[in-house]
Amino acid sequence: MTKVVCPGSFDPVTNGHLDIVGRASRLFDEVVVAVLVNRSKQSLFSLEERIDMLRRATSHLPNVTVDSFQGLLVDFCTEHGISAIVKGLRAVSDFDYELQMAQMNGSLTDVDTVFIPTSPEYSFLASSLVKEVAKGGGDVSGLVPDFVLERMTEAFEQD
Ligand code: COD
Repeated sequence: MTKVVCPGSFDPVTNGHLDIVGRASRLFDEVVVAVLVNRSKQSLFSLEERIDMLRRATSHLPNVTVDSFQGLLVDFCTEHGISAIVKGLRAVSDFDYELQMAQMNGSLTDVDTVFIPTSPEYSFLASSLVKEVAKGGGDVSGLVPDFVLERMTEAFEQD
């Protein structure tokens, strides 16, 4: 049984994230999507909202579960019997930092990192950009699930 983790902030989940999670679910027996609890970072959605959106967006994938973690990702992996971290790679700029993190995580434990290349249609996609465009009234349908789009619209209306 190979159990892997797809970690991130997911503020909010995008179709780029979901593409990686879906492909990981076909490659590995069990996939845990783990949301980082980062109290120092201002987020649009609460941890509970981000988890709820991820659960809804992955409900059709029986081997995917959603959890959260604080502190080091490798500690979460050890506690949950996870043998690999799955990351999506968008561009060379992602690779520099991702390689550094993969090597640091590898030096701390024997947890390995597996990179999955982004699908071309999502290569420009990041939660931060989606929020910026949606806040400015731009059309981000097709880049996030429809219910995420609705929740973003509500969140910006309350802003
Ligand atoms: N296409 C493909 N993949 C994508 C796309 C896309 N369009 N968008 C995002 N992804 C993938 C990337 O792999 C990315 O890493 C992941 O989804 C999550 O993205 P975000 O933006 O939601 O989350 P980040 O980048 O803020 O998450 C960073 C982590 C939480 C993974 C990282 O900070 C971490 O592991 N923190 C825990 C503390 C720790 O252990 N630190 C030591 C590290 S060595």
